[in-house]
Amino acid sequence: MMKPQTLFLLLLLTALQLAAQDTTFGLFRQKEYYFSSSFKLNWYKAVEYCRSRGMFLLSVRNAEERAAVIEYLDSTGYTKTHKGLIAWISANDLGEEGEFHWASTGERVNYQNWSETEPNDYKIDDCNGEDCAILEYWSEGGANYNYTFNDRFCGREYLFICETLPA
Ligand SMILES: *[C@@H]1O[C@H](CO)[C@@H](O)[C@H](O)[C@H]1NC(C)=O
Ligand SMILES: *[C@@H]1O[C@H](CO)[C@@H](O)[C@H](O)[C@H]1NC(C)=O
Ligand SMILES: [Ca+2]
Ligand SMILES: [Ca+2]
Repeated sequence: MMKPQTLFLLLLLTALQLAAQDTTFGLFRQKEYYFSSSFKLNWYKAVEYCRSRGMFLLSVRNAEERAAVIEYLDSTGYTKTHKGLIAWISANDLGEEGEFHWASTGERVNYQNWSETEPNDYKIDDCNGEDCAILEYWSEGGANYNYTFNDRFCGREYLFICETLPA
């Protein structure tokens, strides 16, 4: 028979463990987002704009982060009034062609969620290919434009998404 004190300690430990798990989940959900639903900037200016708000241009490093940002974008109602959504995210291969990294975290893009046949580094002219990524959604696009990535010309102006990164 377990002593009441032991039982109490066990319960306390379990409660503490659950609390710790909840905190992690809460912190993740507390990641704040900002969607520039009404004005467009080129990729470089989008990076600067996010920093000026104490935020970073979006990174989408796994399925959970993808789900969280989709949930946020849904909450803005934007896709209810628009057939699609295109917004800059921080993935880019400016440093080395074909090697995509998140400008926000410096990490390599390991979570591959590209639209079909992307990234294609489409040549704008003799000097410029596509080195910056957008998140794209198209209501009639099925699985292919379902908040997937696509490289675009960094100088073009698009909407963009900023995020806070947990410390
Ligand atoms: C994008 O990620 C989601 C969730 O991880 C996955 O279901 C989907 O198949 C991925 N799409 C592409 C094009 O990689
Ligand atoms: C698009 O992604 C969402 C979220 O991952 C998923 O629930 C939905 O089934 C996907 N739609 C298509 C057409 O693949
Ligand atoms: Ca490129
Ligand atoms: Ca492309």
